[in-house]
Amino acid sequence: MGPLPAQEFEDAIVKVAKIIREERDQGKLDSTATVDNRLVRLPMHKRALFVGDLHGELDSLNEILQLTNFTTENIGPDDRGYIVFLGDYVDRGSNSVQTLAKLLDMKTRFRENVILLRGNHELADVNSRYGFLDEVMEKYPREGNEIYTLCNRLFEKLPHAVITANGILAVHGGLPEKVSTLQQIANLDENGLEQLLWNDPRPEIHGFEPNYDRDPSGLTGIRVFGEDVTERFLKAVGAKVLVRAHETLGGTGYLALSKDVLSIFSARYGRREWKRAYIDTNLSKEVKDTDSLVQDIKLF
Ligand SMILES: [Mn+2]
Repeated sequence: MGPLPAQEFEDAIVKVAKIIREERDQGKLDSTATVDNRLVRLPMHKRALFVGDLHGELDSLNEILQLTNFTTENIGPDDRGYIVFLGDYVDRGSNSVQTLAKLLDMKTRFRENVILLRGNHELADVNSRYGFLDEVMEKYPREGNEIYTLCNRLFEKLPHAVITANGILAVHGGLPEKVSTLQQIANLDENGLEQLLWNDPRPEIHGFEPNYDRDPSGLTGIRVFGEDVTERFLKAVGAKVLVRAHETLGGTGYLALSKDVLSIFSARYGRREWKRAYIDTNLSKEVKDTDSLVQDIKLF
């Protein structure tokens, strides 16, 4: 599939930005899922899929859609359930433009079912450097600047997190410092957002430490956080498991780091031997710990 004509792509970006703004203004995604600024709350019941980083891999996205029948036309909205994308749609892979276009098309067709969380690559200072800007300019030599600007304006509107009634908290990266309520997750300041999009869980440490793997200088706000941080936060908000993406996991697709942190990754960086993963669960299920969700991991 080649890239959409520029005008169609621009229209799709603007349309989805409008849908996301409406969802926030109306405070709801559908009759049972609510939207509190940048936090989406999902109810009990219904199927829910969680998808990790895609990084411009249209093939990985299409395989997930095929395996899950998510975009099959003749299923009702309740059976379709929710699909929660954990961010990092663009950069690295060679089809960021088409991957994003496909996600926008899905959000337009199934707006009550599709949730697009923000990843750290949905930040302009990242996607200007890791491939997306170059790809947009190559595929749209005339309209590229405008399209790129529209994309980042859309990215700024994306929600930060999903919390489900059965105790799953889903974000791209991890927990930020100085945050102890869902209300704060819904309304993060710049530093809080940076940490939510970039931080990594390291169950063996205590509290927060500089994230030297991602930031050797130690000068940015990016952190690693310990099991005590996760335990305290999940308990405070009544959740059981943090589901997040953001790390390649050495090509294993998923990793349960502890009893309450589960990482998934859905891209393969062109390496055929890498496993990719998504979660196909049901929100009526009791979630006690990561084992409850590892059962619902699908590797592909
Ligand atoms: Mn990431």
